[in-house]
Amino acid sequence: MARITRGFVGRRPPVDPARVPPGQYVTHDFPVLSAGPTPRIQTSSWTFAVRGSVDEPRTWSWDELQALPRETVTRDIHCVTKWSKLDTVWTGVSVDTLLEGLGVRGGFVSAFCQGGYTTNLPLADVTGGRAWVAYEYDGAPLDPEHGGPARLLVPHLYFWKSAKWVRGLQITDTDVPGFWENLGYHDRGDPWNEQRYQGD
Ligand SMILES: Nc1nc2c(c(=O)[nH]1)N[C@H]1C(S)=C(S)[C@@H](COP(=O)(O)O)O[C@H]1N2
Ligand SMILES: [Mo]
Repeated sequence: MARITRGFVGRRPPVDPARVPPGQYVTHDFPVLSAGPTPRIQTSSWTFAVRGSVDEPRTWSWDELQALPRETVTRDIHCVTKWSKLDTVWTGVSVDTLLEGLGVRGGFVSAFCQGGYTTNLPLADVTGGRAWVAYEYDGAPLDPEHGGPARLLVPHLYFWKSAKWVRGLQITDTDVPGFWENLGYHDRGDPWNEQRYQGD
């Protein structure tokens, strides 16, 4: 007679604690954290711009972005509200690909978004294969709640740096604090050094 072994069905493999930054816990949900309403964005009118301290500013349409080489990456993500999610799968265009040949002069970027959110990063944190403009999550188009049609993905920093509904990168010569950084959050936000707030 068939028996059901309760407690084993759906059990997940244990988490390697070395993958979880200090003060974080692992969640299997995908929480939504937005400072305002979720914009509904038509890809037909969507553009992505690189502008500011750059020799050749550029704007891509949605179709032009789709035509660029895409990468699928599996990364752990860490929110400053203390959840981490392991092995998330994203597809998008590497920021290296977008900046190639534009003659970037400034050393910092401000990601800007539909809805007005901004976040600042050193150029070094979005280049060298560490940041993407991501438009798929888990093999499906990115949900509007999670930043669709496209968001910045900078998984090695706290997730507030991964700007949802991103519309471009402003290249700057000096570091210009963004939305959360102006409200007291850390300028860089490295989860492994627990850079949550200014002064951490
Ligand atoms: N445009 C925009 N991007 C944003 C935010 C936001 O409010 N607006 N919130 C940030 C914060 S604080 C976090 S933790 C993550 C949350 O992403 P998620 O809702 O997909 O989990 O998005 C970041 N990007
Ligand atoms: Mo966050």
